[in-house]
Amino acid sequence: MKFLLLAVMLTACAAGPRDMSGKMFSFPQETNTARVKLIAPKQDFSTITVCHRSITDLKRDHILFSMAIPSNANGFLIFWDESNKEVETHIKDKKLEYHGLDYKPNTWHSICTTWDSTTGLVQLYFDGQPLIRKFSTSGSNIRGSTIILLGQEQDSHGGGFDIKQSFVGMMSDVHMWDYILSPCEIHNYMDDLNYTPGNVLNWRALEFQIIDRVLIENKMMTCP
Ligand SMILES: [Ca+2]
Ligand SMILES: [Ca+2]
Repeated sequence: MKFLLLAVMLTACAAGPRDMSGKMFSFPQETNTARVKLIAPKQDFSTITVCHRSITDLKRDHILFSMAIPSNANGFLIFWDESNKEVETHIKDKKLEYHGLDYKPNTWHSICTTWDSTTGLVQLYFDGQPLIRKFSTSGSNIRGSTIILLGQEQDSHGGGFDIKQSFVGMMSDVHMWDYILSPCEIHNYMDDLNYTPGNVLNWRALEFQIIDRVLIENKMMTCP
């Protein structure tokens, strides 16, 4: 009987992509373990767009998106720096800072980040607003076994978590593309209109693994 249950659980885990439309991940507790590992079918990126929505009331640094490759723990990272009140992007360990953002607690925020290895430019969009384009790093791809995590910030490939950088709150609509979305498409994402879902990570067909206490819940909508 136990074996049968295990077999059923394994089958459930291997069930493949899940449609997360209208859902969110809840990270209800401050830990250095709770995380969602997102499975990407691709390991080599010359251009990237990542979008996500999140809500939190944390009054400290926290991670929003952590992608590591063997050569760079901060392969592609989106981070909130509380002491300087800045969103940071880290591309292959090169940090950029964006200030003057109205990162209110208890409010859903939509963030999209694009990076192009040819120009080295990063473009961040915060709640629909395009920010200053800045140079990060150019000339080589983000390549190698990628580990993408929500909830924990990697200081090594798949590990090195710090409880004081963990995410507590809710996250939804995580998408990743291996190309640069046009400002118009990003506008559509921000306003939750029709947009092309991610071809690397697609919230509507998401492959993931939950480790420790992370819940899948319905995103709160307006009443009918
Ligand atoms: Ca790190
Ligand atoms: Ca860290």
